Amino acid sequence: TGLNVAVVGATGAVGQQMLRTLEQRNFPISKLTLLSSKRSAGKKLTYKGEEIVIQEATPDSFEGVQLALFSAGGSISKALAPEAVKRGAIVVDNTSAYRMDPEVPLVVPEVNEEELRNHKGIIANPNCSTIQMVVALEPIRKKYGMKKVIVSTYQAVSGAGANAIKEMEEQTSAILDGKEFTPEILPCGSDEKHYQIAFNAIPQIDKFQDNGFTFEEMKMINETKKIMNMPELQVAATCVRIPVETGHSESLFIEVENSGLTVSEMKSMLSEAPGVVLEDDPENQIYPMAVNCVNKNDVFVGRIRQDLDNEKGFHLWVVSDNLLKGAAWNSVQISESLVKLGLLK
Ligand code: 11C
Repeated sequence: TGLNVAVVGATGAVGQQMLRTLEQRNFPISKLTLLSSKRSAGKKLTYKGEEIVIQEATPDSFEGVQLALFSAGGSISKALAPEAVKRGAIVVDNTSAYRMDPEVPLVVPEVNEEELRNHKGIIANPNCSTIQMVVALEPIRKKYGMKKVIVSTYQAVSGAGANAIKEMEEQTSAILDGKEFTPEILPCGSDEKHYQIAFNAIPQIDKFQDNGFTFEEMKMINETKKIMNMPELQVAATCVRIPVETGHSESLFIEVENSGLTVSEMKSMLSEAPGVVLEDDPENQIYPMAVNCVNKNDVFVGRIRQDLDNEKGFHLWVVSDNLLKGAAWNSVQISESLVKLGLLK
């Protein structure tokens, strides 16, 4: 017994983690179909030791599918997610196509699992940098309220896909070998100019919007308010790409609503919070680092300090595997919640 599941975009950086995560969690699957754009159709991937040939995704691919996990880019989700829903599937979509649609729940199970009950077929998985941040914010908000969040990110290249990882590696070798190279992908494939990522930090992720913020920054701002159900929350973000392969890091300044919070209480709340691992022991130089979060599902929090001028202000450092909690694991976790809540049978 199990579910008829389709994974759309199985060959991508997230898609591959999706298969690994489904396998590791022993998710109840009776039939697994791997789908992709025409370009990757015909390739093979292994699931639980069995080879599966990837097929081109078409509307009819979703006949009989109960759960479809989409991670093949916004245009494929826009075209095919409604087709999957029409054929009776629940879609968990990992792109930004439906996230801000008021009809679509945007879910991080540690924060708003109950929103799943309101789904109309499509459920959106938030942006990676948003997910890890709200997992750390929610336990604090619950007890002390939340007024303001200012975040600066240090984001890994795998967030921009498998080709961006390759670009960083090739540039690094070229520089070390004293060879020429031409940046082609980062900071943003569809933008006009491309810059070196190796040995650099680029303050642009995705395209600039009319208000001077990038789309990645606006995703963090708008998605955070929606997931936490706090339209009034003050949020600002600066998103930066750094030459790390996997693991997004974030520096947060938060201002809570109520007085009385101390660093030791925040540490004890976070150490008991779902999905959070506290790594905060400055005396022994213990703090979260990108290299240590890879292949782990948790969100790591450390460097917790009270602001020196504002007793309701706190600083935190938050790190997580952007392909797992930021993408594949959150999608599989949503799927497990759907089963648990009896919404997927
Ligand atoms: C990055 N956060 O690191 C992006 C990737 O909206 O799902 C995720 C894009 C998204 O480049």
